[in-house]
Amino acid sequence: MHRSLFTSALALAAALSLAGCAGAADGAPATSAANADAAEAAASVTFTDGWAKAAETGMTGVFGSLENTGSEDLVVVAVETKAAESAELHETVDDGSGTMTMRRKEGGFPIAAGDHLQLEPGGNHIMLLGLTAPLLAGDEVALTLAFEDGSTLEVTVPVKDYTGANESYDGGGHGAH
Ligand SMILES: [Cu+2]
Repeated sequence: MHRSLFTSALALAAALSLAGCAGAADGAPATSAANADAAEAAASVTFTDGWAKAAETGMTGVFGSLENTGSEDLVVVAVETKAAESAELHETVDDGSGTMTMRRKEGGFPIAAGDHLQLEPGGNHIMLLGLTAPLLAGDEVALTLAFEDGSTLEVTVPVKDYTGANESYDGGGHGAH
């Protein structure tokens, strides 16, 4: 039942997408149609006030506000960046003993139509693991957000010094600060 609802939603999204293309295709090269389809979820998302926490090595966090300005719910399912060996979508939870622990967010970050998701220290965030070079205040980090429908959004955020959140990590502690 759930799957068929989901499939229906996808079919509806595809139909809306086609309708949108028909209107936007006037005067545009024919090859842009495929790109327009692929950009469906990403085209509805704005990422504002983004920043990454300065770090010399190891791991760090990326924060900001993601807004879904579209009429369809969407899910951020992955992040890629050349700044780190890997990037994960993290949530921060109370592990039951009063210690805040961050871990991978199963299924990614859902953002309902018209809603927004705040990424902040001590809450949901993008985790960069295995920095390929020091991230110093004033640097910039380019990230690619991937959505459930396969579309992607390129964002660039500045690096800032920050001390405040000290969550431990399931996969091994912070400890560097
Ligand atoms: Cu994290």
